[in-house]
Amino acid sequence: MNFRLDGKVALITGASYGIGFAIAKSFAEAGAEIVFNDIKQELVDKGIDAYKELGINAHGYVCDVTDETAVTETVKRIEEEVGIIDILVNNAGIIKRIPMTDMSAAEFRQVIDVDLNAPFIVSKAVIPSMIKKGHGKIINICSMMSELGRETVSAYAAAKGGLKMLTKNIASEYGEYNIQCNGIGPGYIATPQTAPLREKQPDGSRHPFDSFIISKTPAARWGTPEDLAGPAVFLASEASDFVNGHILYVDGGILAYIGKQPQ
Ligand code: NAP
Ligand code: GCO
Repeated sequence: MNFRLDGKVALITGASYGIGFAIAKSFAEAGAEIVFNDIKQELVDKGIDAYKELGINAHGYVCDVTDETAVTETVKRIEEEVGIIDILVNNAGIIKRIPMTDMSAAEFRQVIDVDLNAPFIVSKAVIPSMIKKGHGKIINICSMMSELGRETVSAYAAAKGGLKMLTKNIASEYGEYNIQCNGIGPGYIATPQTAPLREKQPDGSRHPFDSFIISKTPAARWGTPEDLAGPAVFLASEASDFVNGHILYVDGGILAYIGKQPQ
């Protein structure tokens, strides 16, 4: 079975840091050529330096994944400068934690734009060359909120629920071209995106949400971006060529667990 990615070009969106960076690092360790983007040049530069510190010569591009013209042009540049994209990870994402009745339609649309419309835009840009090449892997970074709701994350849950179904539809529409499209559904992972949920209280105690997640996770810990590396390499490799339309939850068991009973 081939878990290696040698000779493959992998584009991971929004991978200057966080989950995207950890996935890109694991792909590089498996032999892939790494390409990533971010919105700001300074973050792309920081990302390139961070990859270089690990001995990874990553190719960084400034591109807003919600801008279809920019995405099309950037994918064309990547194909000319690096090569046809064999593996796409739609990782870039945002969240706005606002009670729904307080959220403006513009704020709702912004989350949908990055977390759902952008994976559509970037996938649409890379699929034609994958078809010509005769293979491709698309991995969409979904969420617990692809399955569950909670207060204040209506836009994010709607987007990630939609991303689950977009994953299944890409799998259905392009599976005959040897393109596999799957999702990874991380649990609660310690990154800048969840930092507000883990902030220590003034008295030094855990944030209530931090304690809540620990009680809802059989593994009794937050995940780390590195926990996603192995599942991502599996879904990017030939070892998963007959896995298609699947959302692989990497959540320490949250979705299987009703939660710790009161002591
Ligand atoms: P993060 O730390 O907030 O990083 C998100 C990355 O996406 C940043 O590099 C950000 O760049 C980039 N980005 C945002 N909007 C973009 C745009 N329009 N164009 C290009 N890049 C853009 O998030 P994370 O925790 O690593 O999460 C990565 C993915 O995993 C997201 O899709 C998130 O929804 C998902 N996820 C996270 C968790 C978790 O617990 N952390 C769990 C499940 C799923 P800037 O810094 O320039 O904004
Ligand atoms: C939140 C968190 C979650 C995580 C992740 C869980 O506010 O509930 O940010 O949404 O980011 O998506 O899988």
